[in-house]
Amino acid sequence: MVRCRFYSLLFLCIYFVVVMSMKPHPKVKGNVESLLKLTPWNWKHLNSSFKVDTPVTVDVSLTSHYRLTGKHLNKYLIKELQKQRDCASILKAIPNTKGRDGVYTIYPDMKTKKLVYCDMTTDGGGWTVIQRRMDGSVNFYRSWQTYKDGFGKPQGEYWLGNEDIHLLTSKTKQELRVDLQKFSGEKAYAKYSRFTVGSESQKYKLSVGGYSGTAGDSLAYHNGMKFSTRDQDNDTWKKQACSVERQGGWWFKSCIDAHVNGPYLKSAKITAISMHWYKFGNEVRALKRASMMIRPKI
Ligand SMILES: [Ca+2]
Repeated sequence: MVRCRFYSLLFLCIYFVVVMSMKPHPKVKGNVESLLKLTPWNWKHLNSSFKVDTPVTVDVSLTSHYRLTGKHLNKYLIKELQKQRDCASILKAIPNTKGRDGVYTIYPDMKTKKLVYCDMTTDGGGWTVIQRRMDGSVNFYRSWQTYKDGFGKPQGEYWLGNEDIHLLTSKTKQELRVDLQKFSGEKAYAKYSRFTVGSESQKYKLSVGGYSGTAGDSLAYHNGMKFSTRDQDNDTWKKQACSVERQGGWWFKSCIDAHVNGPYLKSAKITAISMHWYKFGNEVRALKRASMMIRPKI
């Protein structure tokens, strides 16, 4: 009897707390509605409801209802559910994503899901970001396996992963765009009309060319080089390992002209052990921001 009363009270108490305190979470509601803004139809939030399934384990369901109205609903939903290889495919399939930079889901091998940041604005959009540095929150001095798989967070700093970069650049011809920013605020970019990364058996060898832009061509020095990490020295410096010396994973030669995977410094210090792009100012001054992004060459 006492046991029964205890559970009844517990249930009432939990039910009260849950029902009285649970409203659509602002973040969930915001996310749903920002997705709906991309759609070509009209929508209206009808209601949100809560359901408590059992009093002891407390399974709570939160359901929100939206009413969608529009002409091309089925056609759009089919496109939305299709797997897209990269950000350019997403932009093509769903034109409303133009100008909406953010984190999207891609399938580089058309099977495995990967979250990436898509630049849907710069130079027409459709760019898949493969590298991004902005605040030093992610360590880029990593192992071969970590660079192979990728690391970091798509909404912040990350490396997409050598395997996926290889997949994306070997299927179709790609262009590369590198955006850089100094601590002074000055910006520059380097665009390459050719960018390919080989397979793991080729040590993710870099092939790059067709430079244009404002930053200067610092990748030319690295063209034809294999990728090196702290635990795998594939550079041309016989005595030592550039990756260990310069603390990052990169297509080192002997050793660098550009190294946007170098250590992130909090100020514009001049040192070769930093994230820098030599031709941008002809000095090894640490940069504030850097990103590398690719898209199929039209
Ligand atoms: Ca070496």
